[in-house]
Amino acid sequence: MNDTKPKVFSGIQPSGSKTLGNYSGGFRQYAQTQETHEAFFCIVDLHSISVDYDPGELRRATLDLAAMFFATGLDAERATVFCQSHVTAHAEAAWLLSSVTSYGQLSRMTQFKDKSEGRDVVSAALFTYPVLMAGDILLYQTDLVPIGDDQRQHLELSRDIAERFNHRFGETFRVPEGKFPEIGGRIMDLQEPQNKMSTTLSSEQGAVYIVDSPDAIMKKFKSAVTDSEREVRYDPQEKPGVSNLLEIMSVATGEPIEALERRFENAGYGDFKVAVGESVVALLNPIRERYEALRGDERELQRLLAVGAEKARRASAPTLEMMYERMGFARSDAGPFFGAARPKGL
Ligand code: ATP
Ligand code: LTN
Repeated sequence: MNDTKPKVFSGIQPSGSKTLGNYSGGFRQYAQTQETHEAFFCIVDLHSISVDYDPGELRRATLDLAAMFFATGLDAERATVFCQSHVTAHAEAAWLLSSVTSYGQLSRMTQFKDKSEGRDVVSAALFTYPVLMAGDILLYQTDLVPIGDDQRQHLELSRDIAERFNHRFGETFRVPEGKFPEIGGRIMDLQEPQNKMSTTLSSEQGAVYIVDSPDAIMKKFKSAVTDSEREVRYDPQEKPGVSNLLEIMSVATGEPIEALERRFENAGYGDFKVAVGESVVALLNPIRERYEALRGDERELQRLLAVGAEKARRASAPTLEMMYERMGFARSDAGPFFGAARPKGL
């Protein structure tokens, strides 16, 4: 591993089937950064228990996601791909960091408000979720966090937590920067284009799943909500449905939005929607095929995750130890990571 490269970290939840939104804001950015950075990508299974879930489903979704990471271009040799619960430092860091996080800050998180609305039982885990996320990032002395727009507020909180800890206990963490896609940072639901396309909140017709068949993808795009005025023009305020389709096609083909506007200037919505659907099929088909091949070999996926966990344990141990020390815990020689090397420069 090359210590001089900047570090990148991101996480994604093993809950439900991953969407085109996750591809755009997540997977697509991950594969790009593994070349230039020391890269850590985490299946954040501890986050998934913050809402109601099925244990059998969690196990399946964890392996689904491992296969998806590799199918979208991550390389187990170059990047560290691992499962959060395999590295106990994450749960420990979350507890330690919760002492420098205020109740007021957590109460202002919009994702907490959205996800708790209308539920009978709101878990404490849903409330403290952003502290666990801050620990994920800070444990690796991360420079860059590639994420979608919906995670901006959580990233800002992670930065605040790092600064508060550094101020209170001495320089310990690097303060990370977010990396958001210029186009496709917030893909919207095809049926309700005022809401984001979501793994947990979207309807079956509103979300395009990375593993959807070509037929299913075409059906979803043909029935996507547009608006009454027949004009293919990018204007997210006035024309959320059409603008979302333009962003999606730009992500799928790599073409700028203005070029697409010109191409479809005189086209009807019907032809435009078919073209968007076809571009998404062309993007997702090879990923789905690779995914299916990889998902068939569970032992290999487990093996790759074990390799990733070992690398992640080594990489996170020095920072966790430093946190305990700086916070005044009396560490013993017998502690699991006692004497672990400090990261360079700290
Ligand atoms: P939920 O929809 O239930 O909140 P999620 O899909 O946001 O779940 P994850 O699967 O952990 O949660 O998200 C992984 C990554 O995908 C994150 O970086 C997130 O910002 C990004 N992402 C999620 N939805 C979208 C979207 N509609 N457009 C762009 N990026 C997205
Ligand atoms: N909260 C994120 C998932 C997540 C994450 C992270 C992203 C957990 N830990 C660390 C980036 C870095 C979400 O809901 N999408």
